[in-house]
Amino acid sequence: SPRAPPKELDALIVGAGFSGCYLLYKIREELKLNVKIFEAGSSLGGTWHWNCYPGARVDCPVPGYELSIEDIWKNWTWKEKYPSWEELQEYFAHIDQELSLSQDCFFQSEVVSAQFLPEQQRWVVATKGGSVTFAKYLIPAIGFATKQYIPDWKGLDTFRGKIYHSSAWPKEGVNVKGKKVGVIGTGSTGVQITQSWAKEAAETYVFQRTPNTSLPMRQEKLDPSQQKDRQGRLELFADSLTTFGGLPYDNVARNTFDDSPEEREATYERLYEEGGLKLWIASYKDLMTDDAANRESYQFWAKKTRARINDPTLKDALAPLEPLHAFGTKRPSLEQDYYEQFNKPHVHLVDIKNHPIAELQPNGIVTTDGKLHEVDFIAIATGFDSVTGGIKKMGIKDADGVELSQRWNEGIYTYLGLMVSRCPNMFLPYSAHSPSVFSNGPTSIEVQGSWIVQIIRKMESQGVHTIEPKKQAEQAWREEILAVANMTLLPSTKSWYMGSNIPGKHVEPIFYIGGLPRYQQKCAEALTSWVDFITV
Ligand code: NA7
Repeated sequence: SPRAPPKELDALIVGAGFSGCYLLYKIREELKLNVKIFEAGSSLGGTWHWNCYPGARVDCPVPGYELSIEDIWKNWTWKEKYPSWEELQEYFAHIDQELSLSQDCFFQSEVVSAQFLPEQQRWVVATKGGSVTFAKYLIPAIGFATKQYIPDWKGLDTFRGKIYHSSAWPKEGVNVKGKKVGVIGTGSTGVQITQSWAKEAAETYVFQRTPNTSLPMRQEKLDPSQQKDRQGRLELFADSLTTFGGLPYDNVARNTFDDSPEEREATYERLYEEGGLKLWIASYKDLMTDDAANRESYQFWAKKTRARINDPTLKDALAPLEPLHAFGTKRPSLEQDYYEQFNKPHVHLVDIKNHPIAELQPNGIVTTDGKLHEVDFIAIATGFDSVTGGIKKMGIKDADGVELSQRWNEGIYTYLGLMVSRCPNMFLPYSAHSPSVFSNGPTSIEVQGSWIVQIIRKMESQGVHTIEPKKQAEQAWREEILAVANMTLLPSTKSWYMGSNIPGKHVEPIFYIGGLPRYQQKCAEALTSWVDFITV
């Protein structure tokens, strides 16, 4: 059974993913504070602990999608350019071995409430198991995908086969050989599950509302001997900090129509061939800001994708000639042979845009055209109530006793996506208003994590008890969030980036899309002046 959590701590981190691991190590080793992680799961990994559905893999390449701590990477070699969840779990086990993190983790300890007590100047945190802990610093490092989203379909409980949300997959896996399966949702998750299941199941039904603009992954086996170049690795980490997306490459420094049609075609072709997210992230610099430019790249993508699909109706359904939304304003997934699956007679695309799901029945899924799609297993790949859903689940209350999630009902306010007024000494890595989802995760986590470490160091050395951002500083950061988002095509599309995937959720840009260099500059300014803080 899990160990009992301590009563008192200097710093309490919630969540043992990339952010939690990085911060535990840095706060323990560099600040010598008494710091622990409370984690709902049973091992390190965060998103890579929970997301073990078939075909789950990361779509940022390695080397690069990893922490830059040398004690980790010097004894580690990656096997594939885009690692699977299995390899990522091995990576976290390696981190643990090198840095001895689990000794400071309390697993199966889900935090259900956290409140700042002004008279004691500390947080009181309760877990589901009933333990209570007091801490000076609270770091919810819970990621954006903590709260799964399952639409409230009629008859959901009546389905007699196996049904799982992608983030609550059984570790032992699900054997679909000879079975009929359904995948609901075609985001990054749905694409990966479909690609995997369609190769095993007898019949596969893919329930699609919006086609994904998936890009070829171009997976590669990696040569261990080429991962031994220490200097190269250091340069890769340093370079990643200088690019918009925290990756070791940047976009084309020209606008789309600066180039001739032939040059443009050649550029798209190169990016498409290099693979991964490049056609999105490394493309012309006006891709996300100019309608016509965006359309141009969409049409290149549609042409390429349609050529891989045999059936003319399916071409239109999976890769229509006319874009349904601006390219890249919904997350393109990476695929290996997703489109080819639909050329198989046992793989069926079900259009739930025109005929939504009416209900689930004991033996399958009924759509509003009255058709029953009989299935034995269902994968629910409908995504997450991202960021704010997790904050709500954690039950964070500010110094006035008000739920943070309630304060954010009509709009998110943060300072640099890292702190919140009336929540003294609370730091929120990889959360709302951070560059997280528009950047390589570990890179932005280290930017934010080292900022948190620097602030705490300064507080400790100057005897500061509490720190919180001023309301007007939060207001200014919100204006920055909106200003940079409004320069892009992002607000024109319904997506989880805008909160519009969840019925009733306030629609607004949830993340910072100003790029990592600009973000780092803002963070650095905040540390030098301190005018934005109230300290006691
Ligand atoms: P996403 O990207 O939110 O995708 C969810 C999918 O589920 C998407 O295709 C949705 O269609 C579909 N969906 C959502 N609600 C419904 C309902 N009510 N009926 C039918 N279909 C629905 O989640 P993922 O888990 O794939 O990815 C999350 C992120 O994790 C990903 O972007 C990576 O960054 C990692 P829609 O597009 O809304 O029409």
